[in-house]
Amino acid sequence: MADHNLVSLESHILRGEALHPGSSGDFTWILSALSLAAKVIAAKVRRARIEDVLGAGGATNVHGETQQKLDIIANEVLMACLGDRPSLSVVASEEHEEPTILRLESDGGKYCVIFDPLDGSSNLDVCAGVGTIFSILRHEPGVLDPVAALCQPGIRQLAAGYILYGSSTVFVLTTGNGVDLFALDPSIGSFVLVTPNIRIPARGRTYSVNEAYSLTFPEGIRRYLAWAHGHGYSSRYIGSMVADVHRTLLNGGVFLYPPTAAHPGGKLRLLYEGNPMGMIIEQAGGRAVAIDGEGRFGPLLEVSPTTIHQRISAVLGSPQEVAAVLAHLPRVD
Ligand code: FDP
Repeated sequence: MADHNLVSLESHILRGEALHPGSSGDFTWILSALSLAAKVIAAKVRRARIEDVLGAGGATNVHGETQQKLDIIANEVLMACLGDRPSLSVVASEEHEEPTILRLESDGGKYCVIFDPLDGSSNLDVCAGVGTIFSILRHEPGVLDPVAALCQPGIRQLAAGYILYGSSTVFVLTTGNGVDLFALDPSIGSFVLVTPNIRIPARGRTYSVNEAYSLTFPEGIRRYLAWAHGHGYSSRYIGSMVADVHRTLLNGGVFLYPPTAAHPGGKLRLLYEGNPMGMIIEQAGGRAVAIDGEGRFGPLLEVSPTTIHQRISAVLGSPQEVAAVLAHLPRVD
């Protein structure tokens, strides 16, 4: 591709499909639904204050959190865009307790989509960046239970991505062959490729964690923070995972959500947040690990989920920065 070529998200996906002769195009069709949903949600986020859809919607989601009005709208938009894609079998939203079965395998259902419609929504009212996160899995043939179809380790993801509704709207996508970044050009209504094959810097002296909880972090994490304080590190934390991970991806550094007193098993949702973000970071040359309160750790993408709303503690980012965190955890033999 010549540098001056204009490549939209859709044409990029079609080009990828053309590399696989015999491809049915089903997968491309799902990604185009996500692109459409992203444009609709971006427009809603931009007009949120004008349309008065900020603030709590009243209901609580399955995690006991108050749903913001825009969370509910974003969820509906995604369901509406994905609902008619003929190859989709099951979709799971962070906002719904149970997965939605769209069609059976015998009726052509081949793929599952998992999404967090509006992550970081506590930032909505203050105009800070929020995002949509998604993960696409193959529906393994013969698996009838929708929860079993979704509970696959992150290494089995076919694609993952996020859309950050920030000062501009960006769509970051991996289909298992590197990570590409598209920006929404509002004047033409298209996501255009701006950075193909993003590589995360190997280092970056920035850590991103909610340090207010540090008294209840595992000792190893507290030791790491004390080490970082003495080694010229900066702290950056928006409290919106998409925005914090996006910065980490582009500038390097490390993002952590360790076990805390409030969330001893971790706060991040494995299927909705951990796995897709972990795949993106690893596809960009970074590292994603799951940790526990005792200092045990292992590859995040190899964790086998047992429930769809399972939570996890994770560390992800530049390979050398993740290694620096792990070096402070106690040895567990
Ligand atoms: P939110 O609750 O606003 O949706 O896991 C969800 C999440 O945001 C992440 O996006 C964010 O990184 C984290 O929670 C923030 O949690 P704390 O407020 O506990 O730091």
